[in-house]
Order: sequence, then structure tokens, then C-alpha cells
Amino acid sequence: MIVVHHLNSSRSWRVLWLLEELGVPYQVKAYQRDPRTLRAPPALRQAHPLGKAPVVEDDGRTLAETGAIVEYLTERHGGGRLVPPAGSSDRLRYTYWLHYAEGSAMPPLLLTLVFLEMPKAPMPFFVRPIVRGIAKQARQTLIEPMLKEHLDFMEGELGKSTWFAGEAFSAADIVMSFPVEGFAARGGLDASRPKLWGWLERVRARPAYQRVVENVGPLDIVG
Ligand SMILES: N[C@@H](CCC(=O)N[C@@H](CS)C(=O)NCC(=O)O)C(=O)O
Repeated sequence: MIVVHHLNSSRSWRVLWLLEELGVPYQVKAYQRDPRTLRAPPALRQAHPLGKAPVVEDDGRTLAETGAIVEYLTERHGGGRLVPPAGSSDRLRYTYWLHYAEGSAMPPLLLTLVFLEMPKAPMPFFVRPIVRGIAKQARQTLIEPMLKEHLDFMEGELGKSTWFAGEAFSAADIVMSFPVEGFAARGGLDASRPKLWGWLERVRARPAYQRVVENVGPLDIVG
């Protein structure tokens, strides 16, 4: 049976959702983040040297990296479901979003987290206002314009089709759920983006999505 090494409030949530959508049985091996550092416990390194979630085991193979896991699971267990036909223009879009999620959308969200947390780190009291000022400046001049560009782009793309890779829901929507929820939590996704909110509502209403909420809790975004 497929084993999913699942860390609470993490990207491995998407793998559980994909397997629910495909109706493929799996077993969850659960890990809890350190409440102070939010890091994964050392035990996750026994599954994969980087100690990051998700990690999946199937048929003697160990897989890491969400996009690679999604490609593997859809190919091996999907029977053509949740992936647009090879050679179609939707397939090209599908591949694009599969890579965009981690390669382009997540980095500015991660930077936001870093600059929000930086002033909270232990430091001499007289340094804190300086660090706070630098972090604010970085967010306002560098990161927020980047986030806005991504929001404009995603909103525009969802104006062209119901789902990210066309008129059919696909695994690209599953992969995109993490960054879009991240934009909603701390990346400036507000009511001025009806396409993205409509997409989020459709995603959250899916029965397979709801089953994961019931099993392991909601998709929270930590880092
Ligand atoms: N690009 C990787 C990122 C993996 C990753 O950073 N996972 C986070 C969870 S969202 C993690 O395990 N963090 C805990 C840690 O770094 O200690 C993927 O998509 O699989």
C-alpha cells in the first residue's frame, strides 16, 4: 500500500487530496511540526534525507518533491484521470502550473514569511526597530509588488478557463491549492480577485477535499 509521510500544516496535504480524488488506498504516517521552530521532526529524515514533506513510498520506491510525486501517482495509479491528454494545449498548461506552483508562486510567499518573522527573532532590544524597519521596507518595495504581479497573473488565467489547465479539474489545481491558500493567508489575496476566490470555493467544495479535511484537518499554510 502507498504510504504518505504527512507533516501537519504542510504540502503533503495535497498528496492526500490527490489520492482521495483518485480513490487509491493509502496509509498516512503522521509527523508533527515543532511548535516553536515549526520544523519537521528529525524522524522525517528517516524517510528522506532532506526531512521535508511530502514523502511517498510505493512499491519499494521512495519519492519526494510534490510535482514529482504528482506525476508519478497520476501516471501509475491515475489511469489517465486528472491529467489533460498528451499533446493537447491543456496538457502544456497543466505542466506549466505543476512547475509554477513550487518554482514561481511559493518563493515570494516564503520571502513574506521570512520578513514577517525576522523582527520576532531574539536580538538586542535596540536593534529590533532597525530590523523591523528593514523588513518592512523589503516587504513593501520588493515582495509586495511581486505578490501583486502573481495575483494579477493567476486571476487573469482563471478568467480564461474554469480550472487552471482548462475546463476540466486536474491535478494542477491540487498542486496550485497550496500557493493560492498561501496568497489568501498572507499574500494579499483579497475580495478584488473574484476568479481566484471562485476557484478556491470550487476546490474546497470537492468531496475528496472535504474527506481530507475530515481525516487530518484543514489545509493550513505554515511554510
Ligand atoms: N518543493 C518541496 C518543498 C517541501 C517542503 O519545504 N516541505 C515543508 C512542508 S510545507 C517541510 O517539510 N518543512 C519542514 C522543515 O523544513 O523542517 C515540495 O513541494 O515537496
